[in-house]
Amino acid sequence: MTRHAGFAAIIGAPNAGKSTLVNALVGSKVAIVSPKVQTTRMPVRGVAVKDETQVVFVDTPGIFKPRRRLDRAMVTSAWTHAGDADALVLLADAQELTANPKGRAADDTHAIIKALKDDGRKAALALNKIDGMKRTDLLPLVQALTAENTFEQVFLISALKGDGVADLFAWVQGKMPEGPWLYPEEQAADIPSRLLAAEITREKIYLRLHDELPYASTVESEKWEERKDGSVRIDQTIYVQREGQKAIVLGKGGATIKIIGELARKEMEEIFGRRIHLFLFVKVREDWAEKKEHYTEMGLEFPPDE
Ligand SMILES: Nc1nc2c(ncn2[C@@H]2O[C@H](COP(=O)(O)OP(=O)(O)OP(=O)(O)O)[C@@H](O)[C@H]2O)c(=O)[nH]1
Ligand SMILES: [Mg+2]
Repeated sequence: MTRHAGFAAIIGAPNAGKSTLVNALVGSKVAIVSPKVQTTRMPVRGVAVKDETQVVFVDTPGIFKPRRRLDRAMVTSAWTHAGDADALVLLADAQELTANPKGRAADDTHAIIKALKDDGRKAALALNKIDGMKRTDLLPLVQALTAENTFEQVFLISALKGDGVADLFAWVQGKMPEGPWLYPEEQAADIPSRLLAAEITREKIYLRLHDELPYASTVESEKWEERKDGSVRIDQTIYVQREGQKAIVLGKGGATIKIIGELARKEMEEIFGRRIHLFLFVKVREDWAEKKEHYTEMGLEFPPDE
């Protein structure tokens, strides 16, 4: 049988469940997830194979009205990946859009639909988080979002529980062009281990810390040292923007960073399948979000001053 392979980009407003969906489609954790908006900062590729088709799913940062430089880079990168994809899926949070039809997520979602329409870009719409929702609440939403005729198909899914995910996969699979596979047979993710390790720690920061702190912080893996016994020593620095934020990340007597470190280490051990010795440091680097190197590392373009 002839082989097919290509890219499928998942786009949507922040917090729609894009990373959760990519993990579900790929069948392993390649992208970090949190209840907070703007968790994903860079595109992450996860690979799935069905029959003779290889699909490279691209998890993208949420699309919203950007303000900071990092926001602008994130949104640009999401649109770039949408443009390059063989299949495009717009994911929307059905719970949020039903509860707040005039809220921020609804605004962002409508703006994305308008941009797709202006571009004449065909896509599938996937309404996510239908778990716990009534069908009667979903219908008006489907009608409101499909009135513009932008979508080839509409899927009702729960990325978390798995409902509808196989149908969506089948649609994406059908869009993949004929050609050789893009990644080796067993590869599930295309993200360097050091970067994934940094992302895992960042996820724990998003889960444990609140207000502006997650947005003011970034994580870098400074050292990755293989040990003779098969374990790895990883040294990471959490950069924050102000002295006061450093104290919050550390917590009383170092309690907060200890919890973040334990959660991150456990997950790294699971994902990398080996023992990890994780050392976390916190430093103030006021302008990390203004430094070009930082963007390059994450695979983002450095946007010019506004
Ligand atoms: N109930 C429910 N929650 C979901 C579902 N999918 C995702 N979530 C939750 O929604 C939140 C956001 O999920 P993410 O996957 O991080 O969303 P995202 O679109 O990648 O968010 P950004 O990267 O910030 O743009 C998390 O708390 C998820 O657990 C779903 O199908 N049902
Ligand atoms: Mg995400």
